[in-house]
Amino acid sequence: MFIDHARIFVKGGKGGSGHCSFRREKFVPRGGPNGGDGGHGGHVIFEASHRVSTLLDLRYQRHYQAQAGERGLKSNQHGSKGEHIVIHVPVGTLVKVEETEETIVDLIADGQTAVVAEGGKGGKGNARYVTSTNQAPHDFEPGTPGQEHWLTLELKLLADVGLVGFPNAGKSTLISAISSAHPEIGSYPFTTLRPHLGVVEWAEESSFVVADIPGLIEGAHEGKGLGIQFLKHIQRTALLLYLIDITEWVEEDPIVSFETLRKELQAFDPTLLERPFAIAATKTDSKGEGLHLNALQAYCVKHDYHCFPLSAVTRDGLTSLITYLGKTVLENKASCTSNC
Ligand SMILES: Nc1nc2c(ncn2[C@@H]2O[C@H](COP(=O)(O)OP(=O)(O)OP(=O)(O)O)[C@@H](O)[C@H]2O)c(=O)[nH]1
Ligand SMILES: [Mg+2]
Repeated sequence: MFIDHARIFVKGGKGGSGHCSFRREKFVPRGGPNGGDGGHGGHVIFEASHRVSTLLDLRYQRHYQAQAGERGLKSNQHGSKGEHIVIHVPVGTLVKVEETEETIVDLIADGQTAVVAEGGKGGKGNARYVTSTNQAPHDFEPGTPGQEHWLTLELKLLADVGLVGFPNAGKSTLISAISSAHPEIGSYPFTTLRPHLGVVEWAEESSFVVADIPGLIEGAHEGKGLGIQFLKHIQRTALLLYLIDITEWVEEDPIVSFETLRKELQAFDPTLLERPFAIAATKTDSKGEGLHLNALQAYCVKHDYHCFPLSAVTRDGLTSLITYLGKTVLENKASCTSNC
């Protein structure tokens, strides 16, 4: 099951208490203070990992508490530190404190880590309180409690290109034809029920990531079909690719289809309409007389939109689409390193 939202409670380990003791040895009268410090409590740490693809595990276990530090002992022995807890989450997980909605971290790179609940500090033992005027202090410090809070975690996948289209438009067939991803393909609507990522290797040492998401229908923003919840997984893409089925037995006019998709995106996040995009006219191998294709191409010329007629089955048109997507993603990355 793909889960992209979770709520968990995290608590750092308590710091161990400092110790109060004095050196007691034969022939050493008035041995000085020798109480050791308490150990620090362990942290709760998140680590982003490509090996984890969903927040499902965090739905089952919702409370995490790191180990407490041990108390200090006599003979200046410091208590040992509490062990950290490391929780692996998918790359693209945004972590917020539930109460304040403050963002703690956005884990966008494989291996990136963040402390989400700090362990408490270990207290000082009485050996630390010696001064010139007090050679036998009885003071010592208790450990401090660990940080604790409820967190909300939201997974927003990281991809370069997001595929948008009605159910059956051919999104999953396209991602299977151009990348390593193999989501289910079916002639019925809503075959895809969760997002899938695919890596497209397109030139020597160049690749980009495509996200296939479930299909949208008119009224998705009001909850129709699977709704628009999955659109958050294309919010971080540099480029959108609208897939329009141009086979003639599809009754919907291709231009109306495109504009309906845009309206659904706008209802979810208006900035998605400002995102660079291209249009893929899919299934050209069964286009019939080509009336829908012609109408869509004329519309694209009029508005100066990039339109790529293609068939994921015969692979016609795939090379020029991949080259365009790859180059646009690269250009975007280059301009981002200087501006973003
Ligand atoms: N002839 C032909 N059929 C295609 C092509 N691409 C996809 N199809 C068929 O169209 C149907 C839908 O394909 P999918 O790739 O599952 O469509 P989707 O957009 O992922 O659909 P959802 O997951 O429901 O949103 C399947 O029966 C595919 O075999 C194509 O290029 N040519
Ligand atoms: Mg699909």
